[in-house]
Amino acid sequence: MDPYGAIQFSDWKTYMTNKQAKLKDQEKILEESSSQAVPQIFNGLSIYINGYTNPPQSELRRQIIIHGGDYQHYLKKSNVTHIIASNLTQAKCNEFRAYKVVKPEWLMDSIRQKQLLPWNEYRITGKDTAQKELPFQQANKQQIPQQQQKQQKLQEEKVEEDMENPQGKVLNANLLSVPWNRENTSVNPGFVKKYYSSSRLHHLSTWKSEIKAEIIKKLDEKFAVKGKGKKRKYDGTRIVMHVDFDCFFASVGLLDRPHLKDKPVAVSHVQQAKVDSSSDIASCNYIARAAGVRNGMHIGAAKQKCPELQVIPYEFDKYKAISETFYEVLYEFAQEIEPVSVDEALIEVSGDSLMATDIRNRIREKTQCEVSVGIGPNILLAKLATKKAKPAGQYYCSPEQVQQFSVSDLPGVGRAMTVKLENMGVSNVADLLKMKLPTLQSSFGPKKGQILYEFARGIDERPLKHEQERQSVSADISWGVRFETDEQAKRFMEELADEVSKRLLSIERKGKRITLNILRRRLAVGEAWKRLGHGECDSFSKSIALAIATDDSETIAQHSLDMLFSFKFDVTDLRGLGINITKLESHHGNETKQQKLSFSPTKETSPPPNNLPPEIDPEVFAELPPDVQEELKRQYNISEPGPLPPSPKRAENNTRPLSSQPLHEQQNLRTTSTEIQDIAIFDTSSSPSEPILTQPLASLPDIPPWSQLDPTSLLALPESMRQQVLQLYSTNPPSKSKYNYPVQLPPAPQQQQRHHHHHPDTKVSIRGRTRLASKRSPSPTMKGTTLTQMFNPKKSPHRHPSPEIRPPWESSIWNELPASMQAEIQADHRREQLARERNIRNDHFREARTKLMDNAASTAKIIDIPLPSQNEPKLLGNSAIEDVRQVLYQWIEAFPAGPEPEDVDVVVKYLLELVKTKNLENAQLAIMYFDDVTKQKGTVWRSCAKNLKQMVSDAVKALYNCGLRC
Ligand code: DCP
Ligand code: CA
Ligand code: CA
Repeated sequence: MDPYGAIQFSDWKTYMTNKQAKLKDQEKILEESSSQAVPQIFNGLSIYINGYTNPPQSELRRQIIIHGGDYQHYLKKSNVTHIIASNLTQAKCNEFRAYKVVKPEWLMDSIRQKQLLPWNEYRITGKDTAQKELPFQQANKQQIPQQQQKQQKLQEEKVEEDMENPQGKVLNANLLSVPWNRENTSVNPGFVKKYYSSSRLHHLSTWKSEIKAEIIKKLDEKFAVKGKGKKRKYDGTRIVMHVDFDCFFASVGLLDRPHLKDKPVAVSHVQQAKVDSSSDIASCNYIARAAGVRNGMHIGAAKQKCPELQVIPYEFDKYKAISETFYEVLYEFAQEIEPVSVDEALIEVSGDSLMATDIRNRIREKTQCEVSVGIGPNILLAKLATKKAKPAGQYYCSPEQVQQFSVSDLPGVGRAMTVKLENMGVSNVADLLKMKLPTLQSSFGPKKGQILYEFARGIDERPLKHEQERQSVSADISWGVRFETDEQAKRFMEELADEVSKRLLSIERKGKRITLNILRRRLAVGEAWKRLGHGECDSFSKSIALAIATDDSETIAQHSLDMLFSFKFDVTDLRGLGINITKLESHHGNETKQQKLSFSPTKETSPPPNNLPPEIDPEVFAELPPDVQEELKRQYNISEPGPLPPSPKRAENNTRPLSSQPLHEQQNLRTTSTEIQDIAIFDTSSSPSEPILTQPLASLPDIPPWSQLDPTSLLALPESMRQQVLQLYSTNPPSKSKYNYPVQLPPAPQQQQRHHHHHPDTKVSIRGRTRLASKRSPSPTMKGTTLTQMFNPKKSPHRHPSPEIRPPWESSIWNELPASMQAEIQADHRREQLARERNIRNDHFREARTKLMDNAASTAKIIDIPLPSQNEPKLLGNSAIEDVRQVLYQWIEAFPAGPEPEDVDVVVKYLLELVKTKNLENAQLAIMYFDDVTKQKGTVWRSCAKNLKQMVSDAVKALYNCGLRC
């Protein structure tokens, strides 16, 4: 039987058999890859893993297979010799009474000692499970004295609590007991260097700022006469070319592997791909694409489409070398050049479009790789033309042809914007052409609206941008960060500081401000589902202003460490660390340009394009394919507000599943969005939504004297910005001030973070926001203090709420305001304060609300949702229906072939819980959504939806004697 063949409607048996056959195939690959050097200690064993385990199931499975064991996906009585479990419910205990039920430590210890240890020393006994004894040893329940039963219950609760609040130390010990993990985490000296040499996302996202700095600088010098400073006049005869390598990583990889030239080939982490079919494909050749394989797809899914796919490794040095040659050729032809990414650039030429042939020939000659060239009278049309030119071709796109494209092809139009346009009835550029300018502007803001209007007509007057001044330099790592000791954290920070220092030196800059970014694992959550990932985290940051700019590694390390340890976090809970240097100066001491805050009350600040970590160049980010953007967002914990859970319609566009991990392992599903891409291209400086004050006031131009400031303009500012302005005046007192109130920044509406951390003598800023600083350089006594130490704040307002609400700025300023304004500001402030306190009371509520509010901001709808009760049923920790939908959506997307039975169990359990707790509305909404999303999803998902619906409906009938309306 062909396990990959199509299955008939509702043929569950065939489905299961096929599924198992596929899984077995995957295991064969794993087995074959396991080297002979690995002792085959589990030979002859057939092991089934039950429920949540630590280390996670995927890791145990890997270990079982590479050590010769047979891993059983389903519990089949005749086959299984052992069951691995960390914890068992009463029901499971009964079910498993005939099996050898063993703790995961049995496997891990055996591996360590390279021999199979006696299983019965690891059998699950009373204290490991949710009940005191295994059922076959248990006496008749009625005979157990009441006292004992009570104790048993307490113990059960404790076990549950431990499962709910896993300790960092325990999690790390488990994880690090696996040798591969030890080698690939921050406990290993030299990890930072290793990380940066192998991280593809790092290379892609920092390419423009890091590699470009070298290549472009060198070429600028070499071609000094031709390129530099030359400003061309646009006289209507522009020829812009968009030059992009065909399947770049794959083509480069094939240079030394000519025997694979005619085979389907993909680039991925080869070693990892053998054991983890969720490993990503970075690039695949066009032969693989013909079989349906795409960049960004998981290896597992790709192999299903194309079983003979050859996987080759990354070779970053080669990409860099080829990229350098590529730019060198382009410099020979170009009048203007705008580097876009490692394999792509825009050039403006003075010849005609025939020059594209010469360029392609020359690049082929020098690199043996093919590029395609899109040509047009502007950037827009050149970029669109590339889509038609690929592979190995060239194409000229005239303004009229723009109508042949769909709106999502337009540069800068991301998924969120596409959906919004679709809802307006616009799916291709021809539809867009019919839209009136005011309509577009009212929906997308004046600037974005205008650009869309022009794009629809093929108009794009943007000049090519040669280079932009660097604002910051940083290094962030949020993969593989696991510590056992303070010493390891210290060494890691030193390595990170070293990296930052090297980057500063390479661009000949020093910085005056050091910011430390921290990701700490969310304490109630277990191990991350993505191997060595950061999982669900809260972010914290702190910064320090230096009197003298530095690029010195030791200085950076020392300050960063001081800041890190001032948080007093347990190092075992750390999951990500980053050092960011801003306020850059060139070696000659002149400050680089900083963005400025306009003082006009109606004009908003010009925020940085988005809230990406500074090391990621926003423009490069915008150019990355959406799947890479999403991966980056997950990796860097950019949990910027996303759109509503995608509708089934959108699901069609999203070709890449979030993950192929079983649902029950996905502990950190997060909202992702490509809105950021829209923002990066379309400057949002005049977007109609509330401005985000992300610039530190330290970079303000000299502010007007207090007396000249129109006080009514203060009222026009949003509360968060108003407070900062007032505080700024407080730090530049116009008259002698008597009081120093602590600075209290209210959480911005965009806030991502769930916990505020309050250290007794410092203030902590939220990622993506910055805090106050004085424009003046710190006085000698202030040298080396963190900025807010200057304010000497009192105790945390959250733990000790003051009975009366005081304004957080100086009274001298306060007193000069008219009474009516004071009252209004007070009222605003009080509202903020109350909102803040309410939010802190319920983390979950805040998260759901923030999501909704953010969405509301874009759709101009305000939705208020009630505070969820403590015991609301949860699906993977989510109870708000929006979040539940998101989880369902991601689950369905992740398993195109159909669900894993254990995941169906999780969902069933959740739905029945909803029914039991009378939450019929959510049950109904979830079922309806599920039904809707699975409509396009093939028979397996369809019948799963049907079954779920039936089952919920039956449950409702049984309990409430009425049916479910859906
Ligand atoms: N890349 C990646 N992961 C992705 C997409 C791209 O690592 N999901 C890397 C590998 C690509 C390189 O970036 O080779 C360039 O990206 P492109 O989007 O230009 O893709 P390709 O060059 O591979 O293919 P195309 O021929 O479509 O340009
Ligand atoms: Ca390319
Ligand atoms: Ca590209």
